[in-house]
Amino acid sequence: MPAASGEVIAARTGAVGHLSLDRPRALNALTTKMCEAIIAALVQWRGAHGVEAVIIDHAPTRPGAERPARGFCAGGDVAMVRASVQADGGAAGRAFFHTEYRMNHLLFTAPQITVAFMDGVTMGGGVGLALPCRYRVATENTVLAMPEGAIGLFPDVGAGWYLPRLPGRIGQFLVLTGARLDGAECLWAGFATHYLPADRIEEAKAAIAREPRAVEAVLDALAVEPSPARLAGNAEAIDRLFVSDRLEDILAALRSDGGAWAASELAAVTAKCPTTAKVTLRLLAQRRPDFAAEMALEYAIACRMILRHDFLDGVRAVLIDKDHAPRWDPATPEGVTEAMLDAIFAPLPEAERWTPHPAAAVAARPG
Ligand code: QUE
Repeated sequence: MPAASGEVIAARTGAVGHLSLDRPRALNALTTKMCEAIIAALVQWRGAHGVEAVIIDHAPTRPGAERPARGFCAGGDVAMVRASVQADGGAAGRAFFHTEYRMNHLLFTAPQITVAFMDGVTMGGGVGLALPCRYRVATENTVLAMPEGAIGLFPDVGAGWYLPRLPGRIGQFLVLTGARLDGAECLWAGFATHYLPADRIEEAKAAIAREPRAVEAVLDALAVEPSPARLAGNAEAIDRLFVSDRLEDILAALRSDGGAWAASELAAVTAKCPTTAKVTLRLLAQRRPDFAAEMALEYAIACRMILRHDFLDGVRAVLIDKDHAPRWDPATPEGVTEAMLDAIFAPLPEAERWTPHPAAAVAARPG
């Protein structure tokens, strides 16, 4: 029986657990309740015998809907987090991130074969749902981005784990520019393991339902070769111009390049939050011993970032007033000091730290 929690549909059919995001008006951006519903299902399926595979996707278009469902997951409910900072000092916002990161960690350590269908907008929190899955399917509808620099947040949901493991300097490039990848680029960069035409997805899910242990064979059989990834043509420039872990060096390299591509990427980087960029470069330059340590650090950073002016004004500019004209403070890379970053990265007091869900007490998957 499907357990409808309103915005997530969780259903077990035989040996397959199926999680469908169903908050189409917000492009399935995750709320605390949605994360709790996903956690409840994952915990139940962990303890249940015979759940071999878990599918994560977005719900199909509802009958009578104004528009087709076009988002896998646009991120998290950052407007709620902002309101919480203003109303209660951020307690509800911190609770959201604590819950979301427990969900990310449960997926990362899931004993089942996990597969995410990124058949639409996949940003921030959506990337955090897809990347812990063993199989990640892109389509011609996939638009993937880590856009947190536009709202003065930082790449969380495990991005500090996954992005430095991508080829070259793609991870740094993606966050600093907010670039959007299509399905072919997701496959090329390693965000996706398979590329399927969207009209084969139902067939893939039906075949997985029949034979959950054959997920890889099913996806291999239905996958097609996408058109060449545009990003591949810029890989050499990305690895060269974004090679430094210092924001000032990257900006200097983009300025002195002289080409049109570098000029447009320079404009993208300088429009984004300088503190986000410096937090990102530090986060991606270091490695944590396991995914739980990753989420604990990211939670500490999140608790600091949501209280800053940049987050409040960034969410205002992008999601509330939609003027896309945030005022960053500090406004320049030079204004963001190492001491400020040290304070953002400092461990939280013991009683406030992130902890994994108790059901996740198994060894982390090796990275
Ligand atoms: C950066 C972000 C988010 C974003 C835009 C950014 C984000 C997020 C959303 C979003 C989009 C559509 C919705 C919604 C939220 O946009 O995290 O509720 O309907 O959730 O530039 O980090």
